[in-house]
Amino acid sequence: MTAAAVNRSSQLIAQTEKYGAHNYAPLQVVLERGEGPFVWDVEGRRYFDMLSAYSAVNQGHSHPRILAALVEQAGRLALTSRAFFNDKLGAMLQKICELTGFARVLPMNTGAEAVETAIKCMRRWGYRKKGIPSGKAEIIVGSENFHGRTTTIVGFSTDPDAYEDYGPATPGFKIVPYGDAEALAGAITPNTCGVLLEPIQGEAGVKMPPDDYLPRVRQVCTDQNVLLCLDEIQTGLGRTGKLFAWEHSGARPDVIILGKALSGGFYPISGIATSAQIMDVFTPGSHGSTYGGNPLASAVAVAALEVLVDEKLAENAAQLGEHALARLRAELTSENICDIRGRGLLLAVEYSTGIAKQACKKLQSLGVLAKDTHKTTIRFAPPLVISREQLDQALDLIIGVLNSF
Ligand code: IF1
Repeated sequence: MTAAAVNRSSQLIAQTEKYGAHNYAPLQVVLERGEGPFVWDVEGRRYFDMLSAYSAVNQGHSHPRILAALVEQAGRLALTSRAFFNDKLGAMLQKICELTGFARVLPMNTGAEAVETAIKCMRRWGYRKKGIPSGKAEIIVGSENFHGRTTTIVGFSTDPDAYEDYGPATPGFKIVPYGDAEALAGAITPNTCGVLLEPIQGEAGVKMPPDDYLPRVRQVCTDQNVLLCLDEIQTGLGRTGKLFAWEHSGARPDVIILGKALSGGFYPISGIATSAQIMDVFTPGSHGSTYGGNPLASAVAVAALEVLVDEKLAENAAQLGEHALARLRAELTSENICDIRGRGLLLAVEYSTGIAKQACKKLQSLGVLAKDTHKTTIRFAPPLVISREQLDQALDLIIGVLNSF
């Protein structure tokens, strides 16, 4: 690395830290380009991207087909607001309905907005269809959840980093231990309108519930006339080896929340999908967004979803995920590793000691970018377009580093 190059990186970091809020502590790498499973820093060094922007870039960086849709639509019409129809929105809604099997979609932008939309939807359904007395609706969530950063959402987080000094918390949420279906059943009252869960908890460290958890939760919700809402913002769209993670358990939700890879990383696009009967609780003026469902987002989402299906990315995630998990389990020998888990290409290695950040720094120096969570766990979630050969190259580096701790 030349001195000038080192300066460029540190100058860009210094500028960002000087003018930006300090709400992140990123790895000291400045990226300027991406292609498929790779990203390059400003010194021209290539890295395997093992984070994929937290699963937003399932289709790989700068996918040419999604890029073309973005550029073409940007030159034609980007934003109309929902005061008017546009010629691209219908195709996105139809595509999401076809892939999810639901009848109606409500488009938003960020994941947190889609979660807020699901909360509003379940509450309105509770009042208008279930007959819950005004102002009394309850939603049950899991401990160690991550659903976004709005004040309402962090109000039911169990992570002090996320909620501390952002109160008062929005009332109407009950937290139960994630993975315990009996605890969830016991928390339901006549005022419960919904249950909100991640099928696999991403930020908690790729925490997978017992196999019978989601089916039992599904049964309890059906028996008690409570909506089951699954946040598939991180797990959905191929990441776990199926188009949606709920398919592994057969526990089909009443409301599904999507985001991240809905755009393949080009644009914030999110939404909820549900039945007509449930979605019809929304009436003109009762919810919306300036950018939600805009033609640029719609064109991008259609292309991003076509890429997932046409390139069989869920199937690739299933096959390569199985291969990666087998290699990690066979070749990771460090005594400090206490668990290796995951589904599809959403994988995690957990240590009994807090070395995860150090390990990520070492990986960075060898050309692999990964992110620690909760000090002990490292997530591996490459773009789903990665080839077996590329994955093996990355795993060779990862296994070498992880065994050295
Ligand atoms: C950040 C975490 C991951 C999500 C699920 C909703 C949202 C997310 C299951 C909100 C977002 C992101 C947010 C991002 C880091 C990342 C993350 F570490 F914070 F928890 F992926 F694991 N539901 N997760 O995972 O979506 O509003 O951000 O579009 O820096 O906060 P958003």
